[in-house]
Amino acid sequence: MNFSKKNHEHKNKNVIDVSKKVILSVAVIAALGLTSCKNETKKETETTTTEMSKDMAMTDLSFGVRGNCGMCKNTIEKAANGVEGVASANWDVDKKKIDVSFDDTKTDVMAIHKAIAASGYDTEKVAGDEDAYKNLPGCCQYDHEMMMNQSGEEESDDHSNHDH
Ligand SMILES: [Cu+2]
Repeated sequence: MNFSKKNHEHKNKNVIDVSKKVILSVAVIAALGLTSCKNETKKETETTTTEMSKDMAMTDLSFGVRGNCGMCKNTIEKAANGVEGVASANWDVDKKKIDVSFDDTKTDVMAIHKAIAASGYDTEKVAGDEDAYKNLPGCCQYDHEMMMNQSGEEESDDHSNHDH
């Protein structure tokens, strides 16, 4: 009786040991799971932070681009936005100037000049592609002598009064 009780106790102990082990492994697995989840969350946070710092590293620049009208604006901005890394492009029809915001780890300002020039428009640094220029709608075939990158509207008013 005594012996069998002992045996029984021993069995129980074994069962307890086993369940302890099971609980322990479950805990370990859970902990691992939590850790990996944490890691994932951390990674996501890091990615977000990187993206945010990329936003912070955006370069804002303006340069002159010739053009006439709203259709020119569409073409110029589309060309600039087509460059990978360009976040925004806004061409000013009065000032003949584009404001661009881009990620300088992905592109540089010359790539934007070239893309705009390829669409047919003169920039301060790159002459517009002639074939593309010829294919522009008539109203968009701007004057190649046109002043660009004008700082104020007064200048552009002066210019239109003089009319070359
Ligand atoms: Cu136009």
